[in-house]
Amino acid sequence: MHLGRFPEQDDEILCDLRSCISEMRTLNSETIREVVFLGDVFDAFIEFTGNLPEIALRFSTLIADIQSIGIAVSYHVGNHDPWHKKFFDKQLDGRLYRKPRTRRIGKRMVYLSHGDESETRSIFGSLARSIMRSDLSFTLYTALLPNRFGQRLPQWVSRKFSGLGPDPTTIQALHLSGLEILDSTDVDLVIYGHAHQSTTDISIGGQYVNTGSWLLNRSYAELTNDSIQIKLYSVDTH
Ligand SMILES: [Mn+2]
Repeated sequence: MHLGRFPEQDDEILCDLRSCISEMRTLNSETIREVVFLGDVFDAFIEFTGNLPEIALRFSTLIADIQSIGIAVSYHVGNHDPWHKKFFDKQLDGRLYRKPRTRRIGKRMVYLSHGDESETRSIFGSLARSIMRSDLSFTLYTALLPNRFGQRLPQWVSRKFSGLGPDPTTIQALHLSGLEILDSTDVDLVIYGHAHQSTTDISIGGQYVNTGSWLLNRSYAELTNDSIQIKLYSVDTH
């Protein structure tokens, strides 16, 4: 969703998500068991204890509303929103994931991750990523920088250096990583985000799916016990 990247769109992004879930509940005879966020929920998120940005509180309200109708919510962090302390971890009852996770869903072993870790990087890029995501840097950053500046710096960096349009190199790196996991492990289904372009591919080892981008075109994946479908939510369908 990259909430906060285009603040004027945030309302619609969250409102459409709410409508999408509520329409699925009306149309399907089966209940929705869980909503899984695959990262980059926020465009630039750093948690300063006791001082959450307004958009984080709005997302938190949405989570609470989804949970209140009996649907579980989980959140795998992305490269734009890895810096969490306790807030969402607590609200999600431990379902905030900082690393890829394999779990059984229905008949299949499913590997879930934002997917950015599988992008090919230079040695410098890999080093920078591990330094930036270490607990020590996070602690120092939030301890040394004043709140407002500390929250604005990553916003500025994100807007200046990170494009949202699908990048062929990223799309391909994630696709290859998905197929490699399917071929080399007992995983039956790999689901990533990050590429901002939805896709699916079936190999001997199983199926790879990229959910695409809710921000750019409201694409998402619907997973049942037997199948997975990439869908586009459209406000004009009802
Ligand atoms: Mn990303």
